[in-house]
Amino acid sequence: LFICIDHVGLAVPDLDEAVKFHAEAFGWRELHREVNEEQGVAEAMLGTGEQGEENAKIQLLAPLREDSAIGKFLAKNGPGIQQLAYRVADLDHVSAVLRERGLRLLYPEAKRGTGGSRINFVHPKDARGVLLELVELPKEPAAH
Ligand code: MC0
Repeated sequence: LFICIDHVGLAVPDLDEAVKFHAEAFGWRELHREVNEEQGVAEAMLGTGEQGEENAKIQLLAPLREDSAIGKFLAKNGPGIQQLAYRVADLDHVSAVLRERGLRLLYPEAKRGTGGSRINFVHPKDARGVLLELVELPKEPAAH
């Protein structure tokens, strides 16, 4: 059903500071940065290679607003792992299969994710305490 782990998302209070930390401490490189108003986040994708390779990435997620998903997560838990993202080839198909298996998806239809990807999430209560994102990469990666 899944291709690979696309990324692990970390909630961070300060995006620039977090990018610098993960680069200096662990050697991660910034591949891409964007603001997603709908999700209420400023995000940076970090990788060990070029985007598009099979290596899993790290996604740093800083809140644009206190009442966003990341704002609430930080207030409740502090910085740390907020999500695990599985890459899928066909999000609509995978969503239908998971719904049939009784898992709740957060959105009735896919929303827009990083770089023009299509995304949805399995509710953390239905994935044993893990917020599971499903990502279908765009056919043509967005310029960045
Ligand atoms: C909440 N819970 C979590 C969790 N967030 N468990 C694991 N991981 C998380 N991240 C648990 C709570 O502890 C609580 O358990 C229960 O789920 C319900 O929590 P809540 O406090 O009522 O829920 P809210 O209001 O904080 O909402 C949680 C929810 C929300 C997952 C629905 O965060 C959401 O809509 N997330 C999807 C969007 C998102 O995360 N966007 C930011 C990344 P107890 O036991 O206390 O009841 S954007 C992104 O990722 C994009 C750009 C991309 O990759 O392309």
